Formats: sequence, structure tokens, C-alpha cells
Amino acid sequence: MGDEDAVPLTGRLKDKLIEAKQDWARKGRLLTGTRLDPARDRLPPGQTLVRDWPVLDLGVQPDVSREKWRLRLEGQVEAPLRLDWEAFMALPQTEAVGDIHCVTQWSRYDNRWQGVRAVDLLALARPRQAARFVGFTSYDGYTTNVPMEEFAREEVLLAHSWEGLPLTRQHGGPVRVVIPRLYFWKSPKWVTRIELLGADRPGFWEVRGYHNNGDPWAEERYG
Ligand SMILES: Nc1nc2c(c(=O)[nH]1)N[C@H]1C(S)=C(S)[C@@H](COP(=O)(O)O)O[C@H]1N2
Ligand SMILES: [Mo]
Repeated sequence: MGDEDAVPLTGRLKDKLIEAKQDWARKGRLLTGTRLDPARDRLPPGQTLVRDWPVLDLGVQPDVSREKWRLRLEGQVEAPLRLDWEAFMALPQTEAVGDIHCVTQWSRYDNRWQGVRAVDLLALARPRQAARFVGFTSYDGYTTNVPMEEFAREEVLLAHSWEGLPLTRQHGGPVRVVIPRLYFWKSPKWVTRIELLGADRPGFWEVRGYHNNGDPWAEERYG
């Protein structure tokens, strides 16, 4: 990230929590060894339904104003994008309802998001043939990765609102990615950079024992 893109950070990296989560990954915490079919089973194996919406982060919540926020879509694309808030909001707007499945075991149904579809952004940037993976970078330094097919699904959103209200800072506002088909650690909050890559680039949790794919119905928690 360039200096002009730096934003104030509140809080401190929760080293202890990060270590504990790595330890859970090593021990295979919560694994049930079951595989379910997303076409038939709404709740993935080993998950518990919640009604509230927990906040999970690394201990640092960046304070990103709409004025400062920028989104770049670059790498293996014909037309790299660099959008400010106004340009982003001028794009076609979509609403999508989806479930959340967090690897720490909670699931939350029927989250109504508003934002810009990934497929609409991709159509503007025109991915090259070589684009096979996606790497995300956020204002708190968090990174994560998915294959192109997962990012290019119809239901994937760059969400700025939830239930009709601007996404709060805690939950990743001004804009976060929402990929409902995968565990929620694959949905970066405070996103600023999306890179289309020829080779995969494991992110923050992926290099700390979490699964590279993160399919909840196959219970791909760790790997
Ligand atoms: N930038 C950023 N995105 C992130 C995280 C983070 O620490 N930083 N945590 C991930 C994890 S582990 C989860 S479960 C969800 C939590 O999102 P929520 O706090 O809105 O529930 O965000 C994901 N995206
Ligand atoms: Mo998580």
C-alpha cells in the first residue's frame, strides 16, 4: 500500500488470539468428519446457528473514510480499475441475500447485502486468460485468496450496506467482499485491492493452517 493510501488503525494485533487459532488448526478443533450437500443441507457440518452477528478481526480496525477509500482491481486484467467512492457507487447496484458460515462454528442465515457484483467489476476490468486466482488486500493488512471461479460467481458482492444500512466499521465498512459459498474468513473486510493472479497466493489464515479452499459443506476448515 502506498503512503497516500494509509489510514488510521485502532487497536492492537491480538497475537494471543492469532496463536490460539493456529493451535486449533493444528489440532483440528471442531472437525466432525462429515460432508453435506449444499443443495439439500442449509447448515454445513459442525456449525451452530446464531441470530446476532459476531465481530471477528485481528484486533485492528482501520478507520477508512469514504473520501479516502479506494478500490483497485488489477493484475491479470486488460483494463485495471482504480475506483473512488463516487465511481464505485455509480456502478450497477445489486441486492443479495446470503448465509454466513464462520470457521469458528457460527452460521447466520438471510443476510441482506447491497453492493456491486464481482461479475460486474470483472466485466469492466476484462480478466486475461492467465487470471486463475484472486488475491485480496485490506486496509488492516489482512490478505486472503480464492480461485477465480469462486470470485466470479453471480452471488459474490462488494458490499457497502447490510439490511439497507451502511456497513459499520466493525463489519468492514466502507466496503467488504462477501463470498457466501465459502467460510467467512474468505470475505475480506475493508478491502482495497483485488489482484487477479496466474499463480495462487495463500493469505493471512491460509499460511497459518487454515484450508486453502474453505468449503463449509466439505468442512475444509484446516489443511
Ligand atoms: N480485513 C479483514 N477481513 C476479515 C478479517 C480480518 O481480520 N480482517 N477476518 C475474517 C474472519 S476470520 C471472519 S470470520 C470475518 C468476520 O466478519 P464479521 O466481523 O463481519 O463477522 O471477516 C473476515 N474478514
Ligand atoms: Mo473467522
